[in-house]
Amino acid sequence: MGVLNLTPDSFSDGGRYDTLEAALARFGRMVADGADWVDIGGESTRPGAGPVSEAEELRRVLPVIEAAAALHPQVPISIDTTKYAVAEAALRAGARMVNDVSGLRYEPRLADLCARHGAALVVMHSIGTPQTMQADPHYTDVVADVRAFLEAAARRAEAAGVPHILIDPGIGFGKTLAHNLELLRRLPEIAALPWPVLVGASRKRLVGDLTGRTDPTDRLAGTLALHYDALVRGARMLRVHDVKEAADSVSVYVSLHP
Ligand code: HH2
Repeated sequence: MGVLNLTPDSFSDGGRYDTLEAALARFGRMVADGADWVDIGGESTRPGAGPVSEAEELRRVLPVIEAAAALHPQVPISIDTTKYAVAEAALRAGARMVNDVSGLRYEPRLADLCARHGAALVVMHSIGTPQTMQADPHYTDVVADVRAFLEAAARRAEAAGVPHILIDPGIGFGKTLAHNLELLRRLPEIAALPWPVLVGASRKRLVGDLTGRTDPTDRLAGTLALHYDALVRGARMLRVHDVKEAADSVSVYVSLHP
């Protein structure tokens, strides 16, 4: 799943795709590079990011979703939002999945919305808000806590009638480096749940912590290693900024794990 951030302040690519032309060129590039999905977002969720109004988020994402859905009908669009009105408008404009980083905490009605539209739903684990999530996060057992949260959220989505559900441990969302590593090492415990697992570690701070790379765009090799390991441990979808390299890595994985 390729990432298309239509935000001025995303941590690794903020402001790069702020015209319709630039956004569509980026979308087309990711399609050519082998993306199976493109995840479009209009609100940064990096630690410390402030909220964006519904009107502003809609202004950022809707024209791109409409145009990209028409231009590339073979590559489904996911809308990365926690807001009902944004998700609804995006689904009407042609998006086929809602990626909810709050895991139905902010807006439980997203499950009914996806069910009505026959759309897929990603439930991701996070705590608090982007402003508060990194302030001393703690867990009894991070893997057991995240797994229980994901199971409950996915069951709620299932009960609402959502046809396809993915679960995501939410790397970097209310987690220390130790928490992130524990989740990745014990990913098979989460992958044992009956829904496919999505992992998104692309260019994130933990990659910087592990490699010493302070510039997020310098974290590609670290990201590839981490994502390959996540595949081996049961991940079934990767959320990435660098689609071409991720697709190559997935090809190698699929050949070795038929
Ligand atoms: N990570 C980010 C945003 N959305 N969605 C899912 N399901 N899983 C993730 O790990 C995830 C996500 C953060 O990355 P990015 O979009 O590159 O940055 P920003 O939030 O600053 O726009």
